[in-house]
Amino acid sequence: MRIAHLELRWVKLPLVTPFRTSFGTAHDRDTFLLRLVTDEGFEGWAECAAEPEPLYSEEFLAGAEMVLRDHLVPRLLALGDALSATRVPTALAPVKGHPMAKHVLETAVLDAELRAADMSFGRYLGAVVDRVPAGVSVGIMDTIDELVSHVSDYLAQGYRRIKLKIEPGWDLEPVRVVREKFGDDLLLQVDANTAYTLADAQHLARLDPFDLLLIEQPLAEDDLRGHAALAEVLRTPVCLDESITSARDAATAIALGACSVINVKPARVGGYLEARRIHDVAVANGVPVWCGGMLETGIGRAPNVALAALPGFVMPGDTSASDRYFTTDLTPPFVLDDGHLAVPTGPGLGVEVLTDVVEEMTTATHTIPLT
Ligand code: OSB
Ligand code: MG
Repeated sequence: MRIAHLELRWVKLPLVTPFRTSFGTAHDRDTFLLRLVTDEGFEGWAECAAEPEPLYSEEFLAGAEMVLRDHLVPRLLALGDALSATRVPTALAPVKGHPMAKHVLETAVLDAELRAADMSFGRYLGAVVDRVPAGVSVGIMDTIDELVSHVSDYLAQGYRRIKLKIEPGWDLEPVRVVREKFGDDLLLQVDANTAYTLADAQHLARLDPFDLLLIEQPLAEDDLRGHAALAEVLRTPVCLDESITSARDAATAIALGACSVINVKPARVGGYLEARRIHDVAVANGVPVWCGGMLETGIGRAPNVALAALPGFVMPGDTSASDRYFTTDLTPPFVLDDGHLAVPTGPGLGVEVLTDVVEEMTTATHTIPLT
């Protein structure tokens, strides 16, 4: 297989509710899609998970476009007819970092390859179930009342697990109120996106009585030792997101006692092949994993839902229904059925890309030169 055409589609979709985290507020899903066409006429689509600003991680959209065009795509083109998804990581390995840029390219190649082979992502990755329980990530709100009303809505829709974004000043109280209001059976967890330091250990220990499933990424992403020390103090299990960018990181973090749960986000780790390796490392160590998200459209969510169907994904993920994010999605909407999302079964991503909606949401199209 060989790349015959490659283009970046910049898209902007308004979010139904602004999404506030400890690092910023998003009003739109602002990103680019990669559309690849092979010499045999198969299409591959993928969505870049990076954000406009380097606040979640050091990657950002404009940088991802540049590294793709100038450093990653030329290395794939050098493979010529030998291009296949499993060769992508090695071909791109000389370029340090940039997992989200690598992820979007590898995913587009894998989508085209799977469409040509008439195989779904789920089948390829090793899905063992045909539906996955859906959780929802709830942003920081202006008031506790507003938070309670959102959580109440999500639970009425059937979400199986609630994740509250926290930061200093928005932690104990929202957790206490949500736990008291919705009861002990609610699966509840929190995500700090690196907003604390080890000096906050005693403060974070005050979350222990609320029986959270986990606390996600309380400390800086490069602070594995701090997370290990914190895990000694907390009864709440520590889960890592930002810190884990490879299967090696996962093995290291587990060995150090820095986490007892892992949020697997394919984009953060460079793609689905590495994401599956993290799953395998975690399963081998008895560590539960769940699938994270980056407010993806259906194009990015479809393969995440497929990944979440692997056997080690034993906790509900941040794979929510389309209407949690957008009024109109770029694929037929993902909908909750009894609190679950169906694993797509069609070839590749397994869902149709609604090209007229993509067209409508496109703000710019950049063709990547192939010479
Ligand atoms: O830390 O998991 C995170 C969104 C953007 C950046 C980081 C994170 C998130 C989410 C949203 O929590 C998850 C989703 O619903 O896609
Ligand atoms: Mg997170």
